Amino acid sequence: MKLYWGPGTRAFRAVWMLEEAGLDYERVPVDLSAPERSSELLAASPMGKVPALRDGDVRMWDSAAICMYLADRYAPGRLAPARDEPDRGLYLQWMFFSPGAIEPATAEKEAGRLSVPRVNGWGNFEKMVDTWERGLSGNDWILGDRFTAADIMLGSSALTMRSEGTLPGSTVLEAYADRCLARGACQRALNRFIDR
Ligand SMILES: N[C@@H](CCC(=O)N[C@@H](CS)C(=O)NCC(=O)O)C(=O)O
Repeated sequence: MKLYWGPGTRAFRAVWMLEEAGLDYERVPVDLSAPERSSELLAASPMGKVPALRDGDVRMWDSAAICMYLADRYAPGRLAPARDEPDRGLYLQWMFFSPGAIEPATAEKEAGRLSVPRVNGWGNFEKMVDTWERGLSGNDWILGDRFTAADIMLGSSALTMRSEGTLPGSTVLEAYADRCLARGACQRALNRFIDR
């Protein structure tokens, strides 16, 4: 398995996921500051972005899709509820909350643009944070006491927002970020992420 990655990117999610699943993988560093993307990267990732994953004949280039794929294929019932488990629906719901709501709402707020909450799928920043906090509702993880790939997506968003200073003064989300950091796989991913 080959993972194309760059430091300080959404590729962290894939690295964390691979570490949680205990998989062997080769890391291929990508210099995102270079003016051109290599033909090898473009073959793995048509938009020239990271993360991108090659697993045999499987080729993927989106962090949420990669996390879902790895959880279903290599850690079913552990990092992803099985298809017939009642938690599967809620899991899928939260798997897409980072790209669907957290990222656009945060980008919009940072850009200082006016929101059109009824038209935009992400509502606005305040509504997104409130929904996220209520989703955790006093639990350690988004599905309660069970850690899944959805927490890799949400937790990586919380850690990125904290490092970029965009995490609101939320004790719930700060504590969530701290719980993520306390995981061995998250720590290993952070170390591998900076150690080329
Ligand atoms: N939806 C994609 C977005 C990937 C993405 O935008 N990656 C950024 C780094 S976080 C990138 O590769 N940017 C370089 C570029 O666009 O040239 C995902 O979640 O994987």
